Parts: sequence; structure tokens; C-alpha cells
Amino acid sequence: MFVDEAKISVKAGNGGGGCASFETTRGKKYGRPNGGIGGQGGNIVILADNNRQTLIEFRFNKHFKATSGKHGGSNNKKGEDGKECLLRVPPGTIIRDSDTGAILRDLSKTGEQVIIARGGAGGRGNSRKREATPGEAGESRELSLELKLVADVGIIGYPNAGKSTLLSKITSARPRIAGFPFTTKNPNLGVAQLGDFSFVIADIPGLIEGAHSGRGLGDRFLRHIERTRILVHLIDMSGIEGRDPEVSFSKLNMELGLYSKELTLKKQVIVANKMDMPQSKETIKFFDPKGVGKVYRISAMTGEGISDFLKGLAAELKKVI
Ligand SMILES: Nc1nc2c(ncn2[C@@H]2O[C@H](COP(=O)(O)OP(=O)(O)OP(=O)(O)O)[C@@H](O)[C@H]2O)c(=O)[nH]1
Ligand SMILES: [Mg+2]
Repeated sequence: MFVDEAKISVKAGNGGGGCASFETTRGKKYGRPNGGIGGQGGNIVILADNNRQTLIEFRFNKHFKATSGKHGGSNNKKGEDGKECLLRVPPGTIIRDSDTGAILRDLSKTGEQVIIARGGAGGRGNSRKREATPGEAGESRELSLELKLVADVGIIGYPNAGKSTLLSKITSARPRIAGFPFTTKNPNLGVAQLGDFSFVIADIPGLIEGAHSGRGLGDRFLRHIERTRILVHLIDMSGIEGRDPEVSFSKLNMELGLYSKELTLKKQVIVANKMDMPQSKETIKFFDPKGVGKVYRISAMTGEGISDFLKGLAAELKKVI
């Protein structure tokens, strides 16, 4: 399963308390104050790490704490600092404040990191003029992590268009395929290889009318599409799902536009699927949406037309990389 969202709570370490102590010198009633300062509380740091692909570990373990600073000691001994707590997330993870929804940071590149909750400062030790103070509390935060998956190509289309079948044909991914809508509930990723050129393809769950406003969880999936470089728009040419190919094509494009203008600017490679079925050969004669260039004709099931399509796809992708 591809996990793309997680809610966690983090608590940075508290500062250690400052120490109140006095020199003990023989014969002197009041020695000089010599309380040490408390240690700094550990920070919570989030790092984008290429070795992470999902947020799955945050599904099970949701609470993270950095250690607190130790108290200061006598003889001006500083308390030891708390240890930071480092969380590794896949590049492309957006960190939000759960309460306000505000984006705190977008960790898009590997190696980027952010102190998301600061440890408290250690308290002051006592001195001649001042008393020792307690350490400050470390910050606590509720965070939402959101991963927009990074794929070169996104396969979009209505439920049952054959997106998962296509992914399984051109990559080694083995997504679930079935003759009912919404078989795919999370995006599946696969790597396609054409000679020495390889690229990542995502099979996105089926989109329907109203997807932009969340129908069928569409807004969640449209979010993934935002980060792909180009789109494969897969159309069921057989019409066995009771959808007119040309109407579905323009409706889906409208959904993209309603979600975000930028999505409509993405290059689309148009693919007519299920060309092994006799009715598809009839329907495609009337499939003529305006302004669309080449329409690849394939059968994701039999493999017909796939190699021509893959070459075309790789060529388009090379233009935008
Ligand atoms: N005849 C024929 N059937 C196909 C072809 N491609 C897919 N199918 C069938 O269409 C149905 C849906 O295929 P999926 O690959 O699960 O479709 P999907 O677009 O991933 O569907 P969702 O995940 O529900 O959005 C399955 O019964 C497939 O066997 C094709 O080229 N020809
Ligand atoms: Mg599917």
C-alpha cells in the first residue's frame, strides 16, 4: 500500500533547570553562588531522505520526543544538552501545522531539513544578583505530513479504463486489477524501462465528475498528479462502462482544470484502450476531440500497440526532463 498522509505529534526537549548552589569554603558562612546553567532541550528535526519512499512508519509510531537538557550542577557545571530527535521522510513531503493547516515547510529535495520544534533553553544558574531559573519548556506541535508522490508520468482516466492493467503491462508493478470501479485506492508506482532510459509511472485511482471537490477522494489523487511531469490520459474506447469516450475525455479535462489551472497545462499523451474489442474499432472512428494530436491505440490486455505507445511516451518525456 502506498501511504501518503500521516498525523504526528512532536515534543522537543525541555531545557534543564539552572542550579542554585554556593561555594562551600571553610570558615565562610555564605559562599559565592556557583550554580551552573541547565542544558538545552533537544530539537525535533525533519530531514528529507532519499532512502524513504513512504510515510508508512508514521502510521504506527505517531509520537516523537527529544530528550530534555539535564539540570545544571554546582561549581558552575553546565547541564548536558538533550539529544535531538531526527525524523526521516521521503523528499516531496509537505509539513503542515495540523491545527491551522498552514504549510510549515515543503521538503522537496533530499538532504533538506528543518527544525520543526525547538528545544527549550536551559535555566540560568544562580549568581550574586539573580536566582536560578527553571529551564524553558520545549515546543510541542501537532503536524500533518503529506507526500505528493514524485513520478514522471501519471496515468489518469475514469474507473475501469484499464490504468492498472496498463501499468502492469509496461512495468514490473503488480497492482490489483478488477472489473469494478475504484479497484485502485492508492496510487501504484512502477518503473518503465526503454533501452537505457527508465522512468517512474504512477497509476492513479479512477477519477470521476466532482473529483476536484473531493468526490471519490478525487482531490487526494489530483494532488499526486500535480507533481508528475506528463500525463497519460487513458480512455476506454469500448464504451462498455456506458461512457462515451469523447464526453469522458472532455469531462476529465474539465475536472483537472477545476482543481488547478496548472494541471491543464501539463502535456497529455492520449491513449485509446481496449482496442482488442470489436466495438472499440467502430467508436474510435468518431473520436475526434479538438486540438488533440496523436491518439495511441492500444490494448493493455493483449499488448497490442504498447511498444509504439511506449516509444512515443519516452520521446515526450525527454522533451520536458
Ligand atoms: N478487453 C479489454 N479489457 C481490459 C483492457 N484493459 C483493462 N481491461 C479490463 O478492464 C477492467 C478494469 O481494469 P483495471 O486495470 O483494473 O482498470 P483501472 O482503470 O485501474 O480501474 P480503477 O482502479 O477502478 O480506476 C478489468 O476487468 C480489465 O481486465 C483491454 O485492453 N482490453
Ligand atoms: Mg486501477
